[in-house]
Amino acid sequence: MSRKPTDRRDGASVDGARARSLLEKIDGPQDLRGLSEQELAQLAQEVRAHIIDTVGEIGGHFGANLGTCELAVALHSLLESPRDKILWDVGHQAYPHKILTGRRDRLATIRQYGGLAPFCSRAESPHDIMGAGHASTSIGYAVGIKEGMRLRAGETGAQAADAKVVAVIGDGAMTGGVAFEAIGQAGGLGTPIVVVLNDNGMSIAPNVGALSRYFNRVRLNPKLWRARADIEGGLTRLPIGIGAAFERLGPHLKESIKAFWAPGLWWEELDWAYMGVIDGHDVRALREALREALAAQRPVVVHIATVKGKGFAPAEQGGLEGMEQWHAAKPNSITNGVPTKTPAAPARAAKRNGARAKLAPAPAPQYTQVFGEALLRECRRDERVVGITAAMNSGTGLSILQKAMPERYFDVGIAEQQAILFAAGLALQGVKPVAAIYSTFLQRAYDQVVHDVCLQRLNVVFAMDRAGLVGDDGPTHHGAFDIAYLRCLPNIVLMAPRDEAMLVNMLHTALLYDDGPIALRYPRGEGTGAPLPLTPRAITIGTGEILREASPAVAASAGPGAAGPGAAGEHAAGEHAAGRRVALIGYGSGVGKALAAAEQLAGLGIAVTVADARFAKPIDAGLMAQLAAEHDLLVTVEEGVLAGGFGSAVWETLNDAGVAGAAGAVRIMRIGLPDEYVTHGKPALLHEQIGFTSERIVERVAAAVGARRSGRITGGGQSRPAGSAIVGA
Ligand SMILES: Cc1ncc(C[n+]2csc(CCOP(=O)(O)OP(=O)(O)O)c2C)c(N)n1
Repeated sequence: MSRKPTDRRDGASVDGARARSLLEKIDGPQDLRGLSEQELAQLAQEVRAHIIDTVGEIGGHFGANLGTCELAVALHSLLESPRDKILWDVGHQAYPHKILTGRRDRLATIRQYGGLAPFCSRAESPHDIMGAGHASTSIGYAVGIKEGMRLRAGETGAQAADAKVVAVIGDGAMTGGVAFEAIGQAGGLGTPIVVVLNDNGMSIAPNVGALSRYFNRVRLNPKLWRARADIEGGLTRLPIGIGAAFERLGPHLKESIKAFWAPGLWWEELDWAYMGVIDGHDVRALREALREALAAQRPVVVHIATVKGKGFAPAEQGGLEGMEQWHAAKPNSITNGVPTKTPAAPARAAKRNGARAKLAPAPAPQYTQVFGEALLRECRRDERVVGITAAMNSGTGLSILQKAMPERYFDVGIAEQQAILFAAGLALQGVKPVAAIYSTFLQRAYDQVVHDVCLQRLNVVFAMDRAGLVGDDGPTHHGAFDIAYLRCLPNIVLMAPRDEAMLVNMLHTALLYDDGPIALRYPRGEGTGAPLPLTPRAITIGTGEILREASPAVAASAGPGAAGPGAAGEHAAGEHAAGRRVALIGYGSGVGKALAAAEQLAGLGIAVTVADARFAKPIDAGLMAQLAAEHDLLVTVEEGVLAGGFGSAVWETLNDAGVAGAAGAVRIMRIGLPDEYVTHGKPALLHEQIGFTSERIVERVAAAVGARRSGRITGGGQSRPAGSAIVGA
C-alpha cells in the first residue's frame, strides 16, 4: 500500500538557493524521456523549488501548483504532448506543466502584462490544449477531443486515433455540474479517456458538500489506498475469489459489500473504471497507475491524493487555514523558501524607536470588505436575508457572514447554477437571498438567471464583485459582460455604485426592493475613500443624480482659444445654456473616471456636467432627456463592453424618445470596454492599453467638441479608440 503523501519526506531540499541540475536541461517534455524514476522524483522537487522561489517573489497561484509537481512530471514522462492531450481544469495548477513545456524561464512573467497567461492558453503553447480559467470544463473537453479523434481517424492531417487524452480536475472543480454531464456522456459512449481526480480536500477554501465528504471518506481511510486495485486486481474484473460467493448472496448484498470495499463504486455505476487512492506525490506510484489507466480502452478515473502547498511548510502544516491562505501568494511574500518577514508597521516601529509615528493615511477599504460587512448588517436587520457563495467565500467577502452568522451563510461549491436555483427556491419561500457571485462566474448560471429568476420575477439579489477589468487573472476573469447580458432581461433592476458608500446604500435598497430580481455590480479593489454611511439609506429605483453642473463661469472665463477650438464659450448650440456643452454620464466605476475627466476638461475651459446614472435598468429617462436637452454631447462611461451596455441603454432611451438620432440632435459618445477580450496585467496598464482613462476621455471629448465646431468628426487622438461610437453627429 502506498504511503499517504504527508508521510513523504524524500526528494531534494526545497529551501534556499537550490541547484536545479535536472530542470535546467528540460526544454520540453521530450527531455523527460530516459530519466530514471528517481530522477523524475528529483525533477518534481526542482519544479517545486522553482515555483516557490518565483511565485513567492512575483505572486500568483501557489498551493495548487505545489500539489501537482509530481503529477505533471509523471504525465509528461509517460505521454507525448501535444500529440497526447493533457487538459488542466481551471489551469491555476498548471504551472508545473508550463515549466516542463518550454516555459521554465518565463515563469517569472506569469500574470504580468505581456507575460505568461495566468491559466492555460491555446495562444501561448501547443501544449495548452484548451483555454481555461473557469472551473469544471476539462472532462467535457476531453470527451469531445477523444470522440473527435475517433470520428476523424484515418483522415489526412487528423490526429492519430490512438492519442491519449487526460483531464486533470480537482475535487473542488468536481463540484461543478458540467463535470458530471461529461462523466455521464463519457460513461455512455465508453470514451477511452483518463480523468485524474486531484483530491486535496480543498477548493480555494475547504471543499464543501456531500461529494467532498465522500472524497474525504475515501481519501482519509488508509485502508482504501489502492484497496480497489488490490481487491479487483485490475480495472475491469469483479472482485477476485469472492465474485462467485457474492453472486450467491444476491445482488443487493453483493453491492453493499462491494460499496464498503470499493470507494469508486459511484464511478463504476456510471461505467467508469476507478483506480485509487494513489499517492499524488509518489512519482513511481503515479506512473504505475497512469500507465494502467492509459492502456484501458474505456473511461478511467485515477483518484490521487495530494497536499495543497506540498513542500511549503506554512501551507502544508498550517492546516486548512494555511492551505487557504496559500492558495495564492502575494508578491514578495516568500524569501529563500520561507515567508518574508513583513516590516513592522510604521507606528509600532516608531514607538519602538521612541520616535513620533508618522502615519501614512489608511488605504480605502476594499469593495469586497465593505460589501461583506454591509451584508452582515443587513442580515442582522432582517432575519429573512441570507448570503450565498459558489466557493468564493473570502473572494466575495461572505467569509464575514460565515463567521458571524454561519446559519445564514451558504456555500454551494463551484456550482453557480445551483447557487441561483437555490436562491430561487429560497425566494419562493419568502427568504431574501443575496447571491454573491463574481460578474464573470455568473455567466455560467445565465439560464437560471433568465428562466428561473427573471421570468419568475423572484426577489433575488445578485451581488457581482469583480465587475470590470480584474487585472492579473485576465480575460477569463474580467467582469466585462454583465451589463449587456443582464440588461436585455425583463423584470430585472440593474444598478452600480460609484463608491463604497453607495454600495452600502444600494445593497440596502436591493434588500428593501420587493418586486423581482435586482443586481448590483462593483469593481475589484479599493474603494474611493468615501465615508461610509452610519445608517444605510435607500435610493429611489431608476433615478440617477447630477454630481457636477457645468459651470458657465468656466466657459465665460475661458476666452477664445483658451481651450482651442470648441472652447465652451464659443459653442454654436444657441438654444443651450452657455457653457453646457458636454455631459459625462457615468455608471458604477465609470463615474470616477467621468469626474476626473471633468476636472481636467474644466482646466481646458470646457465646461462639463457629470451625472451618475446609478441604474442601467430602469434607466432614468427623465434625467437623460434633460441632459440631452441641455448639452451638445453626451459621453457615457462604463467599465463593461459597449455592445449592449449602459451607453447603448442611454442611446436607446433617447432614440426612442426621439431625442437622439434626429438631425441636429444630441451626439452620444460611448466609452467602455472594446469588442475584444482584454489581456491580463495590472488594471492601470490595461486601462491605458484600451484607452479607458480620464486622460483619453479628455482627449476624445476635446476632439469631438472641436470636430463639431469645424464640422468634422475626428478620431480623438492617437491611442486606440476604446470602443466608441458617435451617434447623430
Ligand atoms: C466557474 C468558476 N467558479 C469559480 C472559480 C474560482 N476558483 C478558481 S480555483 C478554485 C478552486 C478549485 O479547487 P480544486 O479544483 O479542488 O483545485 P485546488 O486549488 O484545490 O487544487 C475556484 C473556486 C472558477 N475558476 N471557475
